[in-house]
Amino acid sequence: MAVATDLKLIRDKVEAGERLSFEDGLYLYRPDVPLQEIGQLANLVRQRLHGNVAYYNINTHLNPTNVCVYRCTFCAFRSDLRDPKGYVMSDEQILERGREAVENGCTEMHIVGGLHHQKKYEWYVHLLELLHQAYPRLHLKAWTAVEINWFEFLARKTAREVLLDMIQAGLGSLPGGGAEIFHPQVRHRICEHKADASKWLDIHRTAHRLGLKTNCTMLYGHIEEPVHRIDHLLRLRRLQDETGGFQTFIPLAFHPANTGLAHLPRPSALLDLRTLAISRLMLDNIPHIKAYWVMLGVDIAQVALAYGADDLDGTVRHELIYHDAGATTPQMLSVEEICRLIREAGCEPVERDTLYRPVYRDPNDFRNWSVSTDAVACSSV
Ligand code: V47
Repeated sequence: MAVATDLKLIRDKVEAGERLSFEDGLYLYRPDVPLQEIGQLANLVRQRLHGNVAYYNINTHLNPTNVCVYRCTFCAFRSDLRDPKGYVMSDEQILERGREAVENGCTEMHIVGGLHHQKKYEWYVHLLELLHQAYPRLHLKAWTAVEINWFEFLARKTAREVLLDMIQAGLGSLPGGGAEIFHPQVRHRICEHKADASKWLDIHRTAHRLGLKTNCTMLYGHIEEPVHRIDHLLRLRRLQDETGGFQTFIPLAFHPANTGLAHLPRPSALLDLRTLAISRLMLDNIPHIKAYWVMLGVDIAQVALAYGADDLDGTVRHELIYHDAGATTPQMLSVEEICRLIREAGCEPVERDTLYRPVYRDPNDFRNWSVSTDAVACSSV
């Protein structure tokens, strides 16, 4: 009986456009609350915000080095300094990636990597300059808040100063990585030494104040409990109330292979969909929820479009973080494939740039594109 009553209260709130509480969020994670009901509510919110549009972009990844001073237990990508697996890309290799991206119509390059023991701050700034000068139209979505925090240490500068240097070098926005789980009970156990919750949030606050848009993430399905997930979502919601600078939230499903947590099972499809739907319901002030197909698999990403998600991320090239951790998804999808997935889900595909502006392509030359400077109709919350 209590189930029906509580779910009814939540449904009433969602239908009235009212904000859900911490207790509501926790309640929605109870296994006896039917997933399809949560999905329906999330879909209601998703349709209110975006109609039946689903976004994708044409993008590529660049991980300039995998050598990292930190030893996050969930990470299969990192390498020790002297490990044969470790690499650092040369300027030529980086420029070649830029060329390949532009040749293939990419509007965005997602750049993140390890915190190399020996690389200086100037190398990270130089890398953006190099790409931006050669390919000024390629949006550089670069460096997680954890990396910005490392650069503060390397350069003896404040986050604001680091971000200003990076903007001058060509930075366009920040990706959402490094958030993991904010709650110290979990964070201390999975990534003990890196930027804590308040540092991560503070760097995004500073970025937003400088006019940068950023994304945010949550790594779920490892040692955390529902209470930690809801705490995480509410910390993001509070910052968004303050700044409005987050564009999209990406729940990231843990992939255990080759990590320090390899004994754990992969999160189930049910947890994936429940987490996407609860995120849509709790984050009433973040415009987009991304179902990152590389991590979910294309099948669940497609279903996610009916569980609150409105964005599949991009066509993607050169993804390493998930593939090193055992992801069996393809290395990339073609535009035709991604549009087919979206249409099969009953949605209308819209190519967007990193800032969610619709992209128009010359039908005779795919590489010739422009963006609408009009506000994207359905993305404001
Ligand atoms: O911060 C690392 C996660 C993140 C594993 O902003 C893992 O548009 C699961 O943040 N299993 C990096 N997750 C990826 C990321 C991201 C991806 C796509 C789009 C955007 C965006 C951001 O990946 C890390 C960490 O939370 N991660 N290892 C693993 N074994």
